[in-house]
Amino acid sequence: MLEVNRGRSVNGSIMAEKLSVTRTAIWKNIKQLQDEGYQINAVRNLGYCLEDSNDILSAESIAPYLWGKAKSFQLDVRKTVTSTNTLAKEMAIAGAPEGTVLIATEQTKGRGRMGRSFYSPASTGLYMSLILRPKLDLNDSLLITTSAAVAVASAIEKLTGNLVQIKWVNDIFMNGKKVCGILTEASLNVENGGLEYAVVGIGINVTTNDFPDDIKAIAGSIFSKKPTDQPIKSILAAELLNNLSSSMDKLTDHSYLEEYKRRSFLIGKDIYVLKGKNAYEAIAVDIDHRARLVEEYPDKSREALSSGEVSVRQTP
Ligand code: BTX
Repeated sequence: MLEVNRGRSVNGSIMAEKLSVTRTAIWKNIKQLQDEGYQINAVRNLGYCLEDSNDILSAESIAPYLWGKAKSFQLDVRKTVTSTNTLAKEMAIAGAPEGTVLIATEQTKGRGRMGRSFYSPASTGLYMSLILRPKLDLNDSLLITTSAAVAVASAIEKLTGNLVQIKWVNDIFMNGKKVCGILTEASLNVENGGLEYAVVGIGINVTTNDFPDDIKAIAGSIFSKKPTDQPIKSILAAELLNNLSSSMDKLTDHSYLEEYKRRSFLIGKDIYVLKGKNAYEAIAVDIDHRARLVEEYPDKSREALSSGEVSVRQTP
């Protein structure tokens, strides 16, 4: 009730009546919410008012900003988890349907690709995993990550007004800093070669300022400080889900790849292609219809990468 009436007072007696509890019970619960950090003002004779700026994530705080198919997503919002991807995979194995979303305000074991970790401090980031059951071939699973990257980039751009770029395959950059990472994990159905499920994990630094020393130079946040007048994390979560729900429907028509290319900051750049312990010089020339990065080596031979790592070569 408080979320639906954000910024307006809700009368305690009306709440008590609607919920069939006493006014004392309402007061006790409000007190508990306040102790949890909710900014709720008690105004004499008017009731309780949830402040516009209150930015604690909950299914109720996100719901008002959802539209279309995303409205039917099942949101599970938790405080601290190990890794939303790890838990979402367990939920997918247990049968959770497409559109199940796990969101956390903190991760103690946030994961990146290839065993790397993703720094996920409390309250200043958004950590989310979406379960999909796409009718896709294993060969086409790259389309999920790249399409999610476009969905994320355009959500961040809409909220911040800043240009957001994508570094193939899964890193989102703003003002030259990595503000978000995407980790897609999928399970193969060995009988038909298709995907059993996929979990798209998205971690965004929203207002994180103090990064650990090892990532200080590369990591950044989408806001330098929290915008005060709106529940920015809830709006961002909803914007992501709105974009993801429409882009996941169009995975195989590849239409989003034009936007992916437009946002790619690798195309045209001198890069190193990292293979095992070796780094090979090349130029990134294109993203192909399967979202693979096409690079050209000094002998003019070309290769399309569907996984792996590249880095930009600094020209002196
Ligand atoms: P990645 O392997 O491409 O990037 C991980 C690397 O990025 C780290 O080795 C480190 O150098 C750097 N890094 C670590 N934390 C941060 C950070 N907060 N901001 C910027 N750079 C960082 C990227 O993997 C995929 C990350 C996905 C994270 C989401 S969060 C929700 C879901 N649950 C989960 O455990 N992972 C995903």
